[in-house]
Amino acid sequence: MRTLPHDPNSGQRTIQPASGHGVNKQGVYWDLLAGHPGFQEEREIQGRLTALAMEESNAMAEACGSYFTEIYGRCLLVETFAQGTWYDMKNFCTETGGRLVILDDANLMFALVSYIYANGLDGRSYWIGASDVASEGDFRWVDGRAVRMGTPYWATQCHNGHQHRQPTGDDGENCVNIWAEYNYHFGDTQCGDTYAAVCEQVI
Ligand SMILES: [Ca+2]
Repeated sequence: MRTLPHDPNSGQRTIQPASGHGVNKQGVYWDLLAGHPGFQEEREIQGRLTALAMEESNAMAEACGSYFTEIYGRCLLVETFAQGTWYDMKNFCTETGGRLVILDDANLMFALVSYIYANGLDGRSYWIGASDVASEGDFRWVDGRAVRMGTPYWATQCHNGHQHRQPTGDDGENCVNIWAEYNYHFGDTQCGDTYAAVCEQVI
């Protein structure tokens, strides 16, 4: 029967390095792993995943022009420097390569409002791309689609114990902003008022 070698001094089993020169244990470990087919495969997969993530990030960065920031998968510009009437800011957004934002998604609205607060851009209201200029009471986005009314988009005001749901301006207020005083919910206001704007890149 074979017996394991024993250290005559301690009586314990000892494991000797395979060769006479010093062994860097970590080096041996990595050499062993690197020689394992599974390790190589995993490294390749990790490399490919990293490359894909970078491609995706670059694609979004390229998709959003230099004025715009990616917010909830859209390219938006929260413009605070330029301010003007709804028509002024509609033209401004066109000049940047976009249009006034179409806030037709509650998640997009939430992300935009979070962005406004997180970046200290609150304290002012912003024009968005909605109006009932063409037909009183029929609010449309700048691309012609109907604006959804009510919750969660439009502001509710409490006045003398009564709730008033925007829009309330009838034919005196035909352009829509997101209203700083009402947590950036929609309100109709006079198109000639002066506000900042949120533009959206047209891709
Ligand atoms: Ca109106």
